[in-house]
Amino acid sequence: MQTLRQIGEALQKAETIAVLSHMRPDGDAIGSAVAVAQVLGKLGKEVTVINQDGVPAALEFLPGASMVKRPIDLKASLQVDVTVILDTASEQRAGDEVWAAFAERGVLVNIDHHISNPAYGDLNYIDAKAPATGEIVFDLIEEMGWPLDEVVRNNIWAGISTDTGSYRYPSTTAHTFEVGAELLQGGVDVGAISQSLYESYPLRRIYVLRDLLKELQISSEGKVASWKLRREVIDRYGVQPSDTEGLIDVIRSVDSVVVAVFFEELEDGKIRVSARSKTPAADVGEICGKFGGGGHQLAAGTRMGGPIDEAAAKFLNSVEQVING
Ligand SMILES: [Mn+2]
Repeated sequence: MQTLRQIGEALQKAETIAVLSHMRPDGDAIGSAVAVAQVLGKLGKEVTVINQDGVPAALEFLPGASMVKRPIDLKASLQVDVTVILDTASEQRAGDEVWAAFAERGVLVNIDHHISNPAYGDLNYIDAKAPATGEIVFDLIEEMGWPLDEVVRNNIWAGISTDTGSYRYPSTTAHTFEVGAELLQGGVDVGAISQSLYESYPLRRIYVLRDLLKELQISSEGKVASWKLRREVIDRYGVQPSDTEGLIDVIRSVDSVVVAVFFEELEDGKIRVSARSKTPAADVGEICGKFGGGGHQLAAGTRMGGPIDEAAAKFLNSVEQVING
């Protein structure tokens, strides 16, 4: 593992840099990638930002979001001195199409806060205590004395805000608030950005929620709550991946619930599983690990084979063993 200064110096030495983050990007994946790309651009580097799925519609409002390209948007294979990968627990999570876009990826710099990250980079900075990769990016910029302009500030704010549930999750530290305070002093408009992040959903999200509520399943005396998003519902409303972001909080926020699980039938028949826990004693990162996934103790995910009812039964069985064991 390297220090932030060593990471910063490696970036400073490079002339051409690619910036990556994980598939199905959330606010932290896009925010930290755009922030890093922006600051490196200001330092005179030639920067390319790629994400397999591009920017979700819900995050297009972020300044600088248009920098993010999908692999199919590239005119030529990428050949760079350094590739920075952010918020991505495993190399595969960047997506095959992203890796196929490279002729030469140079030195791989891995910056992340997922505890399951095996430090797969040539240079690594993994801080599992940081609530968001955006917070690490802030520390890196401050350590190096790099410019913190409006684009950088807003994107780091978006990353921290989304990964901490607006500074509510237990991963939030005093330092997270210090970073937030510095971003505000620099001029982040909290009201506007929060409205764009949390109060600008398409109507179909509420239609999906209506169908999900009919699928609600409660077990272990109310400690486990789950629901299933079926293909039929996705097709009926033209659901986009980002539409369902955060819907799991509806069941997670029930007083008796310890573990909440969201099952979604993907186009290829695989089942996407998102799990949330309220206590490290029910470590959903470990449960997802058993099914080939991973993440944090309190927030994790995996993909399973279908059909959805079978996958859900298997996964919930594992959850209930932990809850009742
Ligand atoms: Mn993150």
